[in-house]
Amino acid sequence: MNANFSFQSLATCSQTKARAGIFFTPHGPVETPRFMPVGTLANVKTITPAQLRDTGAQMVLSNTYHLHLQPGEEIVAGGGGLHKFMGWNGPMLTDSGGFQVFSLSEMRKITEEGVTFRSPHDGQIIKFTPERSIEIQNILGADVIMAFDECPPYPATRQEVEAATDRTYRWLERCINAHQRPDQALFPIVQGGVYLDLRARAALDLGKLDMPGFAIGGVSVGEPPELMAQIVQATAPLLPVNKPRYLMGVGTYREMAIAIASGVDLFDCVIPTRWARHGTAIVQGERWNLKNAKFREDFTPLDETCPCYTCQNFTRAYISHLVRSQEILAYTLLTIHNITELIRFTQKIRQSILSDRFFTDFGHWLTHPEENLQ
Ligand code: PRF
Ligand code: ZN
Repeated sequence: MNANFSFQSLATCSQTKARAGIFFTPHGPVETPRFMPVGTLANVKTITPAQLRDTGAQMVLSNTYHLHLQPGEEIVAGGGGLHKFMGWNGPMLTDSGGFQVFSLSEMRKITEEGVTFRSPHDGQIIKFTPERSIEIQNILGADVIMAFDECPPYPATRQEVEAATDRTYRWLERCINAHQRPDQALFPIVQGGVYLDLRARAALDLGKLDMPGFAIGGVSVGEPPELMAQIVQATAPLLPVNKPRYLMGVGTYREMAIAIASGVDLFDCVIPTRWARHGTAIVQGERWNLKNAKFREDFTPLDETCPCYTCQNFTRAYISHLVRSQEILAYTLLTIHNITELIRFTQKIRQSILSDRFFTDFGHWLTHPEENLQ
């Protein structure tokens, strides 16, 4: 039991496993289900914390791997910890680093002890172990910190995935022993690849531990979408019902709708922020390239139903002009809109669960995947 954190369920859907709740953290509540924007290097690229707040963002994610390399956790601590350093007083979460080492650095090597890799900045050899990851996350000071896990690639043999899943459990025990701060919630991560029995075993094993929340990792790593849906459906319902569930690295409409129907509460994804920096808007589930000629003289907002600052004040023609001119403001305006859009999607789902209309209003995302472009 950790008195600093609790999860309150407010409503459950009568036709699916969807639930609406509140996850309480030392920096405020997170209304679930909810999308969490990514702020890798202690900022959400191109926008200020005030702009971020106005998107409806509650919890924001940052990365141990990136912050350790630059500026280093001691600098963040010197600046008063992650919240104060970056000027975000709301809930924060840091990922543990292993997944980023594997996707971003060269010459990485994994052993039972941990992961060694070369710093992309200066070539220096760096070692992340479960203990080190937790130590760094304790120093950074996010509200939620993630266990150091091994995410097997896709495809991988059952043997490889089983070894990674078992190692992730052993690493979790080391993380729990290393964790020092009761004002931070440590979330274990379910691995198990596409092997549903390994997933089930991992979820049940982790669920026996009294942790303040749980994550599902190892999806969205290149497997076909149907498999991802099966994995989430086979995993999420086995995790403790009275704790928040976080699906890592997932954030398209359809994937979120399916996961919410299985009882997932939290999501993160770089798509809205990354696409914004490529001049792409997410509008009601579609992706729009603002460079397209059809927007040049279109003097309507991106989405007239959207309450965001961008849609309230600017036209498609103006944003198209900024994107074509590579003006930095283009990326700020698109980031504000895209984050607002994804958060709004999860907020609408939340409202629908509260009035038990989730299946009626969002069932089409679950049953007609071909209609969903994003
Ligand atoms: N583990 C960790 N972070 C992650 C993942 C994971 O499996 C994923 C998988 N989609 C995204 N981020 N620690
Ligand atoms: Zn908007």
